[in-house]
Amino acid sequence: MEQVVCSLGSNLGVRDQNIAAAISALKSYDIFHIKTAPLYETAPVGLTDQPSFLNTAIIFRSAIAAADLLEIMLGIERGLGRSRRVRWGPRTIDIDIIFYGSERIVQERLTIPHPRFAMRKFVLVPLSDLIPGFVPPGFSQPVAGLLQACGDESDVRLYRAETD
Ligand code: A4P
Ligand code: MG
Repeated sequence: MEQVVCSLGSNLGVRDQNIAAAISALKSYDIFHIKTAPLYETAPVGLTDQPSFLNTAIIFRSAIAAADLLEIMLGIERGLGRSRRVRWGPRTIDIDIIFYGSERIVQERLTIPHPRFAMRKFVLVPLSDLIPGFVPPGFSQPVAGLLQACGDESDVRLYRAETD
């Protein structure tokens, strides 16, 4: 079993329901001890001319291989009506795998740790709620230190403590 960490975001439709539905869909697979960070309202990063996001993070344990987890996440995204049009553009739901235990994976369809997580407050803030002391593979600082060192000044504010 590995400790898996994922980031979730939504900026289309009923954002909190999209996130709750994605987490609930994930629970039908063999994943255990799931914990969810609070929901944050976050200003869009990358493509700024789009609605603000709700973001959160989850941590769970699972024996499912990383590549299979990616397929599960993509299936859940499709089930929630996500269509891929614009890179970094609006989406009903985006689920990214941030860490898979302490593994480093570079495959055509999957890079773990997620290549941009350390540059993004919308990922680091909820991660810091769950695993502030975890030192990601390839990094020398724990998640809380990466948040302090992160130059992203975009707005991230608490939306609600519970995801459902
Ligand atoms: N992929 C590779 N590695 C991973 C991984 N670790 N986890 C591949 C998940 N997927 C991974 O993703 C494209 C492909 O990435 C997948 O098919 C998978 O094979 P996508 O979700 O279709 O594309 P995307 O999300 O538009 O692009 P990208 O580059 O993943 O964008 P990011 O970096 O996820 O950024 N601002 C705020 N405030 N909140 C947000 O949540 N999100 C984005 C998207 C931009 N700005 C945002 C937010
Ligand atoms: Mg994505």
